[in-house]
Amino acid sequence: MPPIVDIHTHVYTPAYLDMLRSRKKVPYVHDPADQNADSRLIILSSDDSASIPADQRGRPVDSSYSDINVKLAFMRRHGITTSVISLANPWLDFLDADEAQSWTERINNDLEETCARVNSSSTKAQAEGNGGAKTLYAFGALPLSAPSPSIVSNEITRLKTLPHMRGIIMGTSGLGAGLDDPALDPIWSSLEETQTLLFLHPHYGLPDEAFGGAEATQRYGHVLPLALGFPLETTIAVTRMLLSGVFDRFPKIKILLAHSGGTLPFLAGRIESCIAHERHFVANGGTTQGPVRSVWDVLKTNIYLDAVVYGEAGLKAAIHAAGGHDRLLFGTDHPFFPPLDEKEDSEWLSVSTNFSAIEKTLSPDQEAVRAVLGGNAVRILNLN
Ligand code: 5CU
Repeated sequence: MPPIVDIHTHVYTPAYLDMLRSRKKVPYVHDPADQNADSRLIILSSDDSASIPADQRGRPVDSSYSDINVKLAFMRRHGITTSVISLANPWLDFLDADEAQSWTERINNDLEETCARVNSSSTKAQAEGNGGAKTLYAFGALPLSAPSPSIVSNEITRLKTLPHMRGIIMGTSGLGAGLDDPALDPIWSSLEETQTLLFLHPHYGLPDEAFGGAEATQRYGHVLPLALGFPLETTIAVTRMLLSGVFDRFPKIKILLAHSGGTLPFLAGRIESCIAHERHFVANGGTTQGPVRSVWDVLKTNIYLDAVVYGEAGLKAAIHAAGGHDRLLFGTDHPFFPPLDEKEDSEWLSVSTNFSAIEKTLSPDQEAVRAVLGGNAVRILNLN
């Protein structure tokens, strides 16, 4: 059986959820007084409005967010053989400087320990003839609010010593000033030097004003922030990296972009054209150093894209921009986007939509389908 590898699948470890339970501002978990009601996970700033009763803010949070056995059951149900788990947003971005390092080490050690435990019992079960093995790997988190970038670089180096780690996950705020911040250079340098893959994932979206204000944003639940805010956030973050020359200074950096790169594959031509027509840039007679490498070159050399875009148009743009299907990797976004009828034990619409978009986009090339579903991840992330 060819492997099916889910590289976009999140967990909130039990310790992390407990920490959220102790908080009263975003991100936090609200436990309602009524013990029969669901706890609520409030992570997006648009969720946290005094006009919404606390028991209805955010979304219900059940065991699928933290219990690894529920994830394994989800993998079995969808034929997924291997998952590369990552802490979900907003990771550890919000921690005070003095807590960042210890929490990061704790979370990363928990992820490593979970992978080791699951893989060894899975190997044992397979040896005894009890079903197909399920294998876990992980992307670690970084202590981005720590007092010095060297603490972050040390964690990147430490993660290389943990056998199940295959990279790191990070949001778009960097050290607080975005990904074109020169203070990030030591971190880009460690990622490049250690050849650590960065899984770049959105969280902050766009300001509510972009959607007509807070009330207008909330009117449609999470649709505007998730469908538009997340992809645009990723696009803006990578474009700022490009414009500030990160890919010129660190030409061997490897970045996996969530949600098929947001809108980057679709907008790459426009970004490139705006750069070519910007008088500010030295190459065009101005005084500011613009990017030297083209966005197309970066997309084909430094960028990998997940296939979490739920449609053929997005996948075709991603494949075209990446110069083929070799840099595209299957993902589910579990535990987000569960079935709304609460039949979590059935096949998830979000997953079947993704499977079918990949199949339709690449069909009849079954080798390409297998590559996107698992082969590419095995090769790129060096999985067993
Ligand atoms: O539904 C959501 O808010 C999310 C989220 O926060 N993070 C993610 O990866 N997917 C969906």
